[in-house]
Amino acid sequence: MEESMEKTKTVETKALNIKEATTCDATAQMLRKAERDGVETAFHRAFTMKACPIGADSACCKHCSMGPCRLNPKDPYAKVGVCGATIDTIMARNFARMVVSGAAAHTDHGMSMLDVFREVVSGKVKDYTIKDPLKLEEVARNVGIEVEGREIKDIATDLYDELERTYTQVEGEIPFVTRVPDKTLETWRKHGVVPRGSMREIMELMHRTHMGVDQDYENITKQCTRTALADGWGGSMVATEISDILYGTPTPVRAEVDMGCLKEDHVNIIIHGHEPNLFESMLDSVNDPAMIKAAKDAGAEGIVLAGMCCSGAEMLSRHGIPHAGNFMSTETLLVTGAVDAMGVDVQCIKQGLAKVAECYGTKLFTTNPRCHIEGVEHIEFHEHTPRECTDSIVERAIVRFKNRNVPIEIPKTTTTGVHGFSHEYVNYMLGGTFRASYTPLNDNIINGRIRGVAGVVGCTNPRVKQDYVHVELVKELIRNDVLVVQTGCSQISLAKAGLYTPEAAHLAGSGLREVCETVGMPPVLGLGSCVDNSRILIACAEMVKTGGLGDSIADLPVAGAAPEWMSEKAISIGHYFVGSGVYTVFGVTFPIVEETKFHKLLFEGLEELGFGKWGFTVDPHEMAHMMIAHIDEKRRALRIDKARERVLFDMAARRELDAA
Ligand code: XCC
Repeated sequence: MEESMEKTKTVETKALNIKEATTCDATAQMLRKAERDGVETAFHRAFTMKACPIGADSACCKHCSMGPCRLNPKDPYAKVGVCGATIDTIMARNFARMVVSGAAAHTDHGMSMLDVFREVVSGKVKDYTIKDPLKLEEVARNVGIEVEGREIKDIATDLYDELERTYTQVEGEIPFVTRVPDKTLETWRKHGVVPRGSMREIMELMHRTHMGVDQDYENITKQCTRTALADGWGGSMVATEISDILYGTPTPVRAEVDMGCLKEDHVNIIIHGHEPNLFESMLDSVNDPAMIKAAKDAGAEGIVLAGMCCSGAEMLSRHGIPHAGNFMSTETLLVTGAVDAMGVDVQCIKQGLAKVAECYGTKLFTTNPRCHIEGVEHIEFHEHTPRECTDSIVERAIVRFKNRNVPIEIPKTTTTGVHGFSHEYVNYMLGGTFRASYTPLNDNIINGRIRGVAGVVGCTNPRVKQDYVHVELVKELIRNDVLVVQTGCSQISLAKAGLYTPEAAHLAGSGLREVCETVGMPPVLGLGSCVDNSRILIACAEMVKTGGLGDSIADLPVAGAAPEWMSEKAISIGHYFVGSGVYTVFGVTFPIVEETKFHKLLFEGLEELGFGKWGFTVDPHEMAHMMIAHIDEKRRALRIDKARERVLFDMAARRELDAA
C-alpha cells in the first residue's frame, strides 16, 4: 500500500513542468533537486490540486449551517442561497471577509510595532531605541503634535497616545487623515467611509458579514472601503512609520538578492515573515563577537543572515541585508540543504515548510505567539528580552552546521541592486538635499518625460509562472515611460531580473531614461515590505499637494497592480488603493462572477463615486496597457497630454542631431 502511494506521488511530482512553474533559475534548480530527492513543494501541490471553480468565482456561501450553498457562476441569478442571499450579497460578503482578514493582519502588525514603541518610550524595552528622531518629529508634526523645543521622550509619548487612536478610537477620524488630500477626504466623508479606529471597523465588518445582517452589496462594499482605508492609512501606515522611527528610515543601499547569498562554509540563518522586531534582534545576535566565535569554533567561516518575503524586503531596504527569495522560493531555499536555521514570525509562512525543513535537517522555529506550526519547535520572542530568542536560534544553527549530514547545493545566482527608497528619499533624490520636494517629479510628469507612476506590488503564486508576470509587466511599463515603485515579493522578482540597477535605465523609454540618467536612479524603486505600501499612499498624497496634477489622488496619472497576488492582505491593499482613488489591476484570478451587479460596482461604479476602480487580467502586457491607458486618460483630463507628445518629439529630434 505504502509503496503504491509512493509511486503515485513520484508520478505526480514528475508531471510538474518546471519551466512553466517559474522563471527564477535558482528556484527551478532547487525544484529539480527536490524532485530528485522525492520532496514535494507548493508548486507540486498546486499542480496536482485544481482550484475549486465555485470558490474561485466566489459563488458559494458557508456563513451558516443551512448551507454551504453553491450558486451557479454561469447563471448567477438563477438561484439564491437557502436564506435567500443573492449572488451579489454572497460575493460582497466573501470579498469583505478577505478585506477584513488582510486589514486585521496589517493592523495587528502595526499594533505590535506600537506596543514596542510604547515600551521603548517608557524605558521598559532597552534593546531598541529611537534611531530616527527626525522622522519622529516629522510624523508627530503631521498629526498635529507640537515639537519645537520639546524633549524627544515627550514628543514620543504624545505620538504614542495619538497613534493608539488608529486602533482603539470608537468615534471620529483616524490620525493620519491629516495626510489625505482635501478632495480625497471630502469624497470619503461624503460616502461615510472615513475610518474611525481599525478595531471598530474590523469588528463592524465581521458583524455585517454574519448571516442575516448586511444584505445589500453596496452597503457591504462601503464598510469594506472603510476597513481597507483603516489598513492603508491606519494600521499599515503606523507599522511603517514606527519601524522607521525605531530602526531608521531607509536610504538607498546596495544589496544582494537570490539564493546565491547563502555560503556553504558559513552558518546560514534565514528570517522569514513580516515584523522587523525579530529580524533587528537577529542582526544584533549574528554580529555579536561571541556568536561569530562560536560559529568559527564549529568550523564555519562566519554567519550569513538573509531574509525572505516581507521581513526580508524590509531589512534589505533598511540595512542592505541580503534577500534569499520571495514567497514561492521559501520551500525551495531549504532544498539547498544549506540553511541551518529558519526563524519565522507571522504571515505567509507555509505549513509545508515544516516537512521540507525536516527532510533537509534545517532547524525551523516559530517565534510569535500568533503563529505556531504543528510539529515545529517554538521559541517565543519577547520584545523585553529579544536576544534570548535570537541568540538561541543562532546557537541551534551552529549546532546544525556542525552536524550537517545532507549534500549541499547552492544555486550560484545573485543580483546586486540598489534598494531602500522611501517617500522621503524620493523627495531628496529628485529635489536635492537643500530643496527637497516632489516638484521635480511632478514637473517631469507634467512635461511628459515621466508618463505616470505605477505601483507594482504583491505576492507570487504557484497558479502562475513565478516572477514572469511581475517582470514582463514592469518591463512594459518602464518601456512606456512609466516610473515603477514596488514593495514586497514583487520587488524581489524584479531585483532578481536585474532591474534594480541604474544601468537598467536602458530598458526604459527615452523620457524616463533621461530622468533616471540625470538622477542616477533605477527605473524601478523598491520601497520595502507590504505594509510599506503606505509609502506609496504618502507619495501620492505629496504629488497632489505639490500641485499641477489635480486635486485628489483619483486625478493623478497613476495605477497599481498585484499581478501574482495570493493573500487576503493583497485584497485589502488593493481595496485601499481603490478607496484612495487608484486604478488597481490584479492578475491570477479575481474572486467574482463577471457581469454581476457587484462586479460592475467594483470595476466601474466605485470610480463614478469618486474612488478608484478594480481591473483584472492575467496577461502582463495587457495589464500594462490597461494601466497605461488609464494614465493617459488622466493626463488628458489634466490637459498635460500634449506636453508629452512635444517632449518625445524633442528627444527624437535631439537623437537625430546626435546621430548626425
Ligand atoms: Fe506574503 Fe509579505 Fe504577498 Fe509576499 S507580498 S507573499 S503577502 S510576503 Ni506582501
